[in-house]
Amino acid sequence: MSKIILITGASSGFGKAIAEKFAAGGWNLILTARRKEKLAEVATAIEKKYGVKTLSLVFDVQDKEAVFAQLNDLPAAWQAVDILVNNAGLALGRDSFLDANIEDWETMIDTNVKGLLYTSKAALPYLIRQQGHIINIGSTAGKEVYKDGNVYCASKHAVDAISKAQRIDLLPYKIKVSVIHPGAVETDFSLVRFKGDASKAAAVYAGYEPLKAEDVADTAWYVANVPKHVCINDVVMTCVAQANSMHLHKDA
Ligand code: NDP
Ligand code: 8X3
Repeated sequence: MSKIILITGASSGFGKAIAEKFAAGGWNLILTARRKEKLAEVATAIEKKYGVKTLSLVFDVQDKEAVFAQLNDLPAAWQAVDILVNNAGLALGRDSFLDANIEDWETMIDTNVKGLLYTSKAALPYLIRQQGHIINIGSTAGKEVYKDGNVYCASKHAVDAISKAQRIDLLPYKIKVSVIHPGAVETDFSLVRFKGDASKAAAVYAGYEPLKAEDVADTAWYVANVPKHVCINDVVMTCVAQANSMHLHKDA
């Protein structure tokens, strides 16, 4: 019987790449995001290419009621969730503590931290039954704070801490908890961060070869497919040009 992976933020970037990777491995997919049309495009293309089943759920992870309403009563055929990937997230702005916009701070905390908590809690009954696996998407920003990264970095430090807490508290249930912390990866991330400013977004990835969403998906696949008695706790991955949040070498 095919396994089931639930991926938040599957309409683009890492979420979409992880969906494709697992579909290629024969997994059925529960795909979630806010943009219904984008999500439908991803689901339709994957079903056609890989012949797996998908269930698309459209909700905002910030909306506690919606998260529980959508996940509490999954159709019977979709309840055997083996893996939850908490990937939905974003950065908004890159401004000093003085200049940063408070609504941006709130959205990052509500999405990256509270959304991850709601989704984890809602999916937990299924994961407990399956002795499943939570894979959280952190960031190098969750390992070191960088200038003007303030609340985005804080939200990803929270993901790091929550992952450690989940790993401890879920030990009796034999649930694995892994966290993948990528450095710079070229996706829509910077376009979202800079609110549609394509030249600012492109500048982030100029002068070096950043990671690709597929690199993160390959890592998620590896982490998910180690033997049953093994749990990869923490993966920090960067492109060769990057050492950590603060040190990135760009060619002139
Ligand atoms: P993208 O912008 O390409 O994808 C973000 C995904 O999250 C989209 O599918 C988006 O879907 C979804 N999403 C955002 N907000 C919400 C919300 N409130 N409710 C539900 N879904 C939401 O960026 P990435 O793929 O790069 O980012 C994925 C994760 O990886 C994020 O957590 C990000 O912080 C993290 N990350 C990114 C890095 C990078 O350099 N790109 C590096 C390290 C970590 P929709 O808009 O349709 O809701
Ligand atoms: C995304 C990577 O360096 O922009 O989490 O914070 S970075």
